[in-house]
Amino acid sequence: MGNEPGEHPTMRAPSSARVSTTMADVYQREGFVFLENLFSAGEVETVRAAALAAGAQESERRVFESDGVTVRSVYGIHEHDGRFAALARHPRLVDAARRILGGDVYVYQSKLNAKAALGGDLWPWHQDYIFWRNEDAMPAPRAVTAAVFVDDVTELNGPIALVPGSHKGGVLPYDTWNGELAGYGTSPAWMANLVARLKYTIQREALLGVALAHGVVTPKAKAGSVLLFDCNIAHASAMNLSPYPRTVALFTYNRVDNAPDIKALHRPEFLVSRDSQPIEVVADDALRLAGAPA
Ligand code: 6CS
Ligand code: FE
Repeated sequence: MGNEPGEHPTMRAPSSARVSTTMADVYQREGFVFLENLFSAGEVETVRAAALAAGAQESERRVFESDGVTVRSVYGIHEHDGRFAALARHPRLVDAARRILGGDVYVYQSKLNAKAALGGDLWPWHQDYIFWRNEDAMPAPRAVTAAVFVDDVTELNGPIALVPGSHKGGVLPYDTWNGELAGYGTSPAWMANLVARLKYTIQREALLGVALAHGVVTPKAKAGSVLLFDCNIAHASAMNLSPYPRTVALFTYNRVDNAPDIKALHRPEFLVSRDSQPIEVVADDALRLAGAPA
């Protein structure tokens, strides 16, 4: 790859904000595409208000860091707030997912990763598909996650780190943790899929191999940018050392013909959707309208 690790060509959203063929080609080659400034400051304000509301709401969908106080994530956000519902169904995201996956899609999972200021904990190196294969029996790695930057992402507040091209090696050798989760006492088994002590992490030697071969990139940009990454790309994020939050809203789109067998699903609905009907997009100004004063 012609760039130094960390310098990766970013894609400026084309005027149509559609993922053109070339962007789908970049995605196939790199395992991700980065669309800077896909959403306006006004649209981001609407999403940020929804994120604050989600983090403050008592719910089993809300996961804390091991301190038991700092919010780590909130799952199922597109099913519990009209603003996230509009974002999940936004044409600028759904069109990108459809072009990348080559067919109709639905929202498999949605979440808000808070990565709180001075405390948001790490996400160790992992691939997402191994969780969806082992826990939900997702048939094939035909899913893409759109990470919408709700805050500016900088070098200090825990940017998502990716190994370009690592999605091509299928499921990399991984370690499985079935031990105790410090601070999570009697939590359900699926908590180990969501906390810093992840159940499935890429084995050190395998990660060294791909990272030394392909480098590591950490896309950083203003809020409103979107990172679309493959379910098999190796990725991670460090803890947030800055005084600023790094809130990201993530929507995983799955091909409708890649839906797991609903009868075999055992994790909660807010972790794996049971509705695999093709998603219906909203109007392009839906977020602006969702944020308009009532
Ligand atoms: O288990 C899951 O569904 C979640 N866990 C990780 C580490 N990534 C994918 C997904 O958000
Ligand atoms: Fe992940």
